[in-house]
Amino acid sequence: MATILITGGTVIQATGETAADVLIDGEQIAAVLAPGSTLLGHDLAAGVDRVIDAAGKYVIPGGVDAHTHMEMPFGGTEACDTFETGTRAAAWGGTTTIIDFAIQRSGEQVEDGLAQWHRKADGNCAIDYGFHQIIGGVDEQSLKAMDTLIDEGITSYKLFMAYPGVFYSDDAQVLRAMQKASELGLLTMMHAENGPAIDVLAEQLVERGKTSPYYHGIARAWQLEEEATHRAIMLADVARAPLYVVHVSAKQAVAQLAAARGEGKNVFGETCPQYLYLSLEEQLGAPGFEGAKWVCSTPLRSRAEGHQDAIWQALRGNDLQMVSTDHCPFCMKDQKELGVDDFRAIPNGIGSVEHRMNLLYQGVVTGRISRPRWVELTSTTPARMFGLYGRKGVIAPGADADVVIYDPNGHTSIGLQKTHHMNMDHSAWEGFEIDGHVDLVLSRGAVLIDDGAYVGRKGHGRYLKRDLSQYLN
Ligand code: DUC
Ligand code: ZN
Ligand code: ZN
Ligand code: ZN
Repeated sequence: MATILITGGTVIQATGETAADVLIDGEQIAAVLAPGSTLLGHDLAAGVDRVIDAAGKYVIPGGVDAHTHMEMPFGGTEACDTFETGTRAAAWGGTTTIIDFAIQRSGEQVEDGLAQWHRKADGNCAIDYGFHQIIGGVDEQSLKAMDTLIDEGITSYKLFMAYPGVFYSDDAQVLRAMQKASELGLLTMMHAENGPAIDVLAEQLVERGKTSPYYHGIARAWQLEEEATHRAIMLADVARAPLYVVHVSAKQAVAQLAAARGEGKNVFGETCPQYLYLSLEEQLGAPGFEGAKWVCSTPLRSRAEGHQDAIWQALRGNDLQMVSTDHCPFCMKDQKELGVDDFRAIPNGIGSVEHRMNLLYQGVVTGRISRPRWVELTSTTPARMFGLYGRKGVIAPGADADVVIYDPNGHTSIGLQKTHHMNMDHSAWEGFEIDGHVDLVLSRGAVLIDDGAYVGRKGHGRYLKRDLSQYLN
C-alpha cells in the first residue's frame, strides 16, 4: 500500500493542537513529526507516493459515530440508508467509523440478530464499523447469550425503557440485564424515556384530535426523560454497572447525569446534533406535515425552555461526553407519510451521519467549544468509550490512518440539491450554512474523499472487534 505525507497542517487532537507533518505507511500512521522533518537524514517528501499539502488546514482523526441505525426495521418500514449508502455518506462528512445496533427482539435469539447484522454490513461498507447489541427481550435466553458478546467484539448493549411491545424492558428486566453486564464488564446503553407513560399521553392527544407531528414531542414530555434517566441511574447503581445514556435531549436529564457524576457514579451521556440545533418550536411552525422530518426519539425540545443551550453547556463542561447522530433516516414518501393522520405511526428518526462533524464544528466557530474539544466529542471519546481507542480516535504512530483534512476556510451549504449523499428524499438540515468543510478523508490509508469527489470503495470497511470500554473503572 501507499505511503503518504501530510505536510504543513495543524494536527488537532483531544489533547491539544500542534503544527506537525503526518507520515502514513500503508494502513497505519507511521510518525507525527515536526514540520519539515527529515527521517535519519532522508527527505520524506521525496520518498513517499503522495504528498498532501494541508497548509492552513486542520488534520484530525476521522470521526467516530457511535450511534447509527442502517437498515433498521421500525414501525412497519425500514431505515432507508443501507450500510452501503450510509457509510458512504458518513465518509463524505469526515466520519470514518460507525457503530451500528444489531437487534434482538422478544422471542428472537441474540445470535440470529447479530448474524443478520453481519450479513447486512459485510462487504458493503465504505468505512470501518462495529456493532452494539440491542436486547429487546430480556429473558433467560438473551441473558445467557450476553456471555458470548465480548468474544464477538461487542462490549456494549442497549436497552429501551421506551417502546412498550417492541423493544421495551421493564425495571425487573433492566436490573437483571445490568447485573449481568456488571458481571461481564459490558457497558449498558439506555434509551431513557418512560414508554408506558408516553403511550398514555399520546393516546389522549390523538383522542383529542392532536395528531400532527408536533404532538410527538408533546407526548414525549421532558419529565418522562428525566424520570427514566433517574431510574436508570439508580438501577445501574444497585447493579454496580456503569451506564451510558443515549440521545439525551432534556436539560433535566442532563442535570440527573451531572448530579450522579458529581456523586462519583460511573454514568455517561451522549447527545446528538438535532438536540443542539433544532427545536420543538420550529417543528410547530413547519407547514403541513413537514414537521415529520424532525420526528425522532427522544424528541426535539423547546428552545424557550433552554434545552439547547443547556446541552451545549453540558458538552463544554463534560456532563455530556460525546456526540453521535442516532442516524435513523426515513423518507417522507411512503415512510414518514405513514403517520400523516396520527403522529404515532411516523417512523422515528433523523438522518445526520453525513453532517455531524460539520455541525459540531459550528460550535468552534461560535466559540462554544474549543477545537480539541470538537475532536474529543466526535472522535476520541467515542473511541475510548467503545473500546476502539489506539486504533481510532487519535493520530499517533500505530493508529489506523483514519485522517480527515478539514478546511476551516471552506464552506458547506447543506441541502438536498447541495451537499446530500444520504439515501433520503429530504434533509432534516436543509438550509444550514456551515463554515468549514471536509477536504480529504483517509480510512486506513485509503483515500475516500479527495477534493470534492468520492473515490472510496464498497467493501473497504471492515468489522471492528471492540475492546472493553476504557471508561469502566
Ligand atoms: N430513536 C429514534 O429516533 N430512532 C430510532 C430509535 C430511537 O430510539
Ligand atoms: Zn433510542
Ligand atoms: Zn438510536
Ligand atoms: Zn477546501
